[in-house]
Amino acid sequence: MILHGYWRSTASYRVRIALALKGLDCRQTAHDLRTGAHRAPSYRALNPQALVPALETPDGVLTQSSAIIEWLDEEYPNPPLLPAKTFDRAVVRGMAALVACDIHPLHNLRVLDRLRGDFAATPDQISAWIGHWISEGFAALEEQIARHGGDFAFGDSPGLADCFLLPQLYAAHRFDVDVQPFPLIRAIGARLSALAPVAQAHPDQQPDADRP
Ligand SMILES: N[C@@H](CCC(=O)N[C@@H](CS)C(=O)NCC(=O)O)C(=O)O
Repeated sequence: MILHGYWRSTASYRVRIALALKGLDCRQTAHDLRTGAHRAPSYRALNPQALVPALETPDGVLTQSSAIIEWLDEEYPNPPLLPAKTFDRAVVRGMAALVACDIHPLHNLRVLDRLRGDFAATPDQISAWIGHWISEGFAALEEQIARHGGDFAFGDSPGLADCFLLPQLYAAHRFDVDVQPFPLIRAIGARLSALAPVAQAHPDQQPDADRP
């Protein structure tokens, strides 16, 4: 398998965490979003959306981190990333979608580029925009964790929702969003980061990461 990603891409980071939790090795190919490498025809041939990640599997190319992670979970069921009961699975998918559909797309590179380019948004306005959507989403996620979480986002084992939580927390730090109001998210982030394989999935540990 080959994971096409970028060190700071949170959607790629989600897949790296899922691979890490399952103990799976995967080759990685980096596409530098800052230079627009992901819009090259050669990458569009893999992913017509020109977004990372994409996963080359023995059966073909998969796109969209949620679909990739669910495929990994079905193909490599141990340890499972989703709980056994159908209701619980839907709760977990809802927590993941909260991040993947209702937080991350609002501060994705191409959205911020449009805000800057078409609407002349200033750096302060961009920061306020990002902070608004992450804080609003995290307030809801914090409540969901209070209802359903334990040591991790759902129950006491790391799973699908955690694959989305940790990268979004990384983005919050990267964009200087105040995460003090979200103690459960912070505690789970710390617990996940303490797992050695998950630590290896961190953006700074990737071969294409900027070196100081
Ligand atoms: N919903 C997609 C989102 C993918 C996505 O937006 N990836 C970002 C990096 S985190 C990207 O490729 N951005 C490039 C751009 O905005 O031009 C997924 O979950 O895979």
